[in-house]
Amino acid sequence: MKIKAIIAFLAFILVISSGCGKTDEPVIEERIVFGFSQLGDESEWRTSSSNDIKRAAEEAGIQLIFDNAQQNQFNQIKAIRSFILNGVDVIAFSPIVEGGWDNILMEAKAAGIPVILVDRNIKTEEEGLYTAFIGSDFFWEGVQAGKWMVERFGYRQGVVRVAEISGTVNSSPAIGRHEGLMEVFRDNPKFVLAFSISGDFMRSKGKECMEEILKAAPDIDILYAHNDDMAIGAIEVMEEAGILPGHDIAIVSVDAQRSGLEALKEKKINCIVECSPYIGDALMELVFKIVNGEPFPAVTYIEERVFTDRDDVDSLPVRP
Ligand code: GYE
Repeated sequence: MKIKAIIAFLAFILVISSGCGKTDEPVIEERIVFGFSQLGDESEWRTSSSNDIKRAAEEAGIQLIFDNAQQNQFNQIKAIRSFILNGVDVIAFSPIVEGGWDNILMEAKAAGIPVILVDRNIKTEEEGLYTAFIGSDFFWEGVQAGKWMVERFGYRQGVVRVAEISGTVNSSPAIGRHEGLMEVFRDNPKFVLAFSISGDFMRSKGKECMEEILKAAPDIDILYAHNDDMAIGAIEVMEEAGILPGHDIAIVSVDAQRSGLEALKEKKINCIVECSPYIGDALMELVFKIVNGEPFPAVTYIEERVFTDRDDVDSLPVRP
């Protein structure tokens, strides 16, 4: 107490004395320094996410140190470590996979730097290794995809066969989107997951996966792609093989980025569960609250919608 009182008194003297006779000196406000580790640039969603975070930081007057880890967890850990060494005010990152973060988060904690998880979630051995999460509810997204399938194909007498092109192995969106679908299938046993393969959220790999599906499970009714990019890759392969996407094989994807919405308008994709990358403003608000010691939500889920090929085309969102 005593020491605090002395410091407060000295600070007061300093303020008073520095104020005397220097009224026209410019006041230099310290900007918040914010380190953000982006996981890569594998998809349209990711590009939108990076652009939105850069825009929002600039508009909020926050000094952003942005690092792109090029799809590599080790690079993300290196970036976070350099943010710690630079003594940034807040760290945030979009974790490529769920596991393997404990050590670096302990380093951040020891340095007293708050850490925000953006977009994807993680699993840690210990509790309390990060400060807040802001992103999507991937399990909910998987459930929405399943519900659409049941709504559209529930009338069928026989089995409904689904193939899945999932996202990056061990990433929280791939896990949640798969588990959400399985939850719906448990209550609707005529829906079977005939084939599942990872396309790493990339268009090129979506193509390769669709080639595999056509070899291993050509009689599927529905393709479920964990993002638009992989659905677009799969559509290319279907068209080359003389299959009408959205008709011969129904397609459900996630994200609702520009090319996905275009394909929905053309009825090549039948349903898209929205996943919004436009969380920059909410993220900056969180950064301000944490730095200023104001109350903040530990978990923020972004509200999302479901679009289908039966929606009025003019009601669909326009993406930058
Ligand atoms: O759906 C996909 C991206 O983590 C929510 O990652 C994100 C996912 C998104 O590559 O397109």
